[in-house]
Amino acid sequence: MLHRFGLLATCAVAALAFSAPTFAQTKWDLPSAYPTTNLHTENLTQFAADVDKATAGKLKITVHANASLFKAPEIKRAVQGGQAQAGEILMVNFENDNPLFGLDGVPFLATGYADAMKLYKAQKPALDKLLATQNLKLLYAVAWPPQGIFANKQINSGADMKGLKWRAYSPATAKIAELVGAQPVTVQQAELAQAMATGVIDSYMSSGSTGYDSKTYEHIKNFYDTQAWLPKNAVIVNAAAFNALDKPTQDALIKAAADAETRGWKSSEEKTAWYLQQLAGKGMNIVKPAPQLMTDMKKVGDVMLADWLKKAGPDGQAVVDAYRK
Ligand code: PCA
Repeated sequence: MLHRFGLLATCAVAALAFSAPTFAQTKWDLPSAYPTTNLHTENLTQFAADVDKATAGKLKITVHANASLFKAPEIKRAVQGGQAQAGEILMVNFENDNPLFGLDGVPFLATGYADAMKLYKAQKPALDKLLATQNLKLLYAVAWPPQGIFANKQINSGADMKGLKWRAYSPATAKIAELVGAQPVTVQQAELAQAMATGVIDSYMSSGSTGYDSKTYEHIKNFYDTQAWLPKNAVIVNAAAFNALDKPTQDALIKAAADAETRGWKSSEEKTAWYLQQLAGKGMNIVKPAPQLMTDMKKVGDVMLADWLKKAGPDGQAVVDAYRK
């Protein structure tokens, strides 16, 4: 009898222990398209850990790196549709959705970190508004390091780019190919190493970060450091999923996102030189572009900005004006 009572008491204590934290735990999936050691992914992982800590485990965000859950171009729609509650997107990938997403992909509009931040601030009110119409909310955005040209061929002018087998990651990088007479093939970073290995492409524009992550030095000799633009990754959340959180959890999420944004921009800028050193250490030539190449690429940028303004209309013009003020 006594024994049986003891067992019952133990069960009751055990049941209590299991139900003691009576809060509902929310679990979110957050797909991203870049490897775990990438600067954006490391920042995201820290962000998820910060949210966990600040909410005492109430909101658990699982980061699915390397396009393992959704491929880069699918992430935005997955978050809109609620297949994932949050996600990291490369905004310029969605320029055909709305031109506003493509503004930070226009060559030579904003070329350093200070200008890229200024452009982001000019873009942000319009972005917030646009995302709200798509059942999305922006948590934070971080710039990639400045974009240069990877090529085996010696490139001293725009004319030298003719005929390159050019990897594009966005509508704008495909447009550059079109303007210089290269052959664009759209390949996201997760498939970039394979595209180089199989000879599908022999050149592309991106950051030292992606050159390093994709081991471009195993296939391509030169990096022309044009510093042409700094595209941004944005971490977005499904608005309904966000609204379903209680207020303290929402506040904790927003605070962690603000911290991630500050931390991310800092680490992106700090690592820029480090990435180029790594590429040089692996035998790549890091080249200061010839004046003719810069002149020709700036002309490409002018054409693309004019195109962009035509597509984006008065709302777009207002954003560019706010940036240039
Ligand atoms: N890396 C990404 C986008 C911009 C960048 O620097 C890529 O090449 O896919």
